[in-house]
Amino acid sequence: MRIALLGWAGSGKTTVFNAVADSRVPSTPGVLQTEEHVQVVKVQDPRMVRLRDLFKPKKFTLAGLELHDPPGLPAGTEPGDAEKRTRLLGALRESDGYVLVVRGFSTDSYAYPRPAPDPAADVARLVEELMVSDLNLLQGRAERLRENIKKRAKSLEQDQRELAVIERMLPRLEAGKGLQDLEVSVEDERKIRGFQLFSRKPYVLLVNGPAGVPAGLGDGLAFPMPTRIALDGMLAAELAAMDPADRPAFMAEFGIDEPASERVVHAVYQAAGLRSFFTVGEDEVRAWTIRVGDDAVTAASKIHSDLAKGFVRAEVTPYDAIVSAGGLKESKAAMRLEGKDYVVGDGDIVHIRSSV
Ligand SMILES: Nc1nc2c(ncn2[C@@H]2O[C@H](COP(=O)(O)OP(=O)(O)OP(=O)(O)O)[C@@H](O)[C@H]2O)c(=O)[nH]1
Ligand SMILES: [Mg+2]
Repeated sequence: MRIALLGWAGSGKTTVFNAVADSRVPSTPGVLQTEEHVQVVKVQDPRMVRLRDLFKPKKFTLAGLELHDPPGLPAGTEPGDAEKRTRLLGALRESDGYVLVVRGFSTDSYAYPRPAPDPAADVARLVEELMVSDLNLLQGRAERLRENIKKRAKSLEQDQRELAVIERMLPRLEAGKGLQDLEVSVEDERKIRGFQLFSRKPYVLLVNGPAGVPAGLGDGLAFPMPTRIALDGMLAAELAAMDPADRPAFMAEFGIDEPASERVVHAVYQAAGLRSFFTVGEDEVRAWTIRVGDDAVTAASKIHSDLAKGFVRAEVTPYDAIVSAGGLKESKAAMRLEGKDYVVGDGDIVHIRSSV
């Protein structure tokens, strides 16, 4: 899973990145960020700790989210700003989901076009930017397809199908509605996925600053963002930079009950409908990330493409059964053999039988 922080320049993305990824990327006042920062954030899970205690494996591997911290979008109205926004957004399309970071603090160390924070205005304008970006992309593609169809290119049938899908999406975007709940066939979904549309991806709305999420923030937007969190990025980054031994006292002093990494990862899991399944053994205990509704073959493909190709059956044991029985052999009675279409559950312990 690739997740990008997305927001206006100076909204505190790098500060949040440092807090969440436990990293120390400097954010130098007055110096514009040009490079993208990337780090894998481990997905902490108490169930994994239990499994490690049980199996005492040689290797222990938590799931990870790949977190990207790109330069912020310039909010200005100069033509150069618009170009830069287009370029930056283009590079961001490939993410599987986003954390929209909006500024909920004031500081003198960054020259904002508008010094006072206004999270509602920032979110609204961001969403508008993303909608327009999708609209432009689809309009451009539709135009190309119409030309091809007129010329009766070799790919005529394909082109007509693709245009039909786009023509279902365009009126929605033009009416200011996102595409998250647009229902399409599996085949069309594959086509749509290729477009990497912003308005069909999951979002966490994160207000960066000392106050909470303002009431009603994110309501009535073109695409719904039900997962909203507030994070004091500055404080959280300070905590992440500390010696682990000093953290509990700091957390107690400032009333922080969960590290930023866990809060944000949890929110991303919720917004994107992510689940974990586990593989266990003496060699390795490992967690893997899938989406709600993913089947056993998709789960197998996360482990290795060969396992998916040669898929025969999945041996599935619920986490609770293994833990209460005290091991894999001991919980044999609870193990089920499942086929390709089995929808993998959160916490399933899976072993793939494969012919390859
Ligand atoms: N008071 C306060 N200041 C913050 C907070 N988060 C960030 N800042 C300050 O805001 C300024 C910009 O923070 P960055 O984290 O660099 O923001 P950014 O979104 O990465 O900026 P760009 O990469 O240039 O878009 C810095 O001076 C930070 O110290 C916060 O939660 N509270
Ligand atoms: Mg930055």
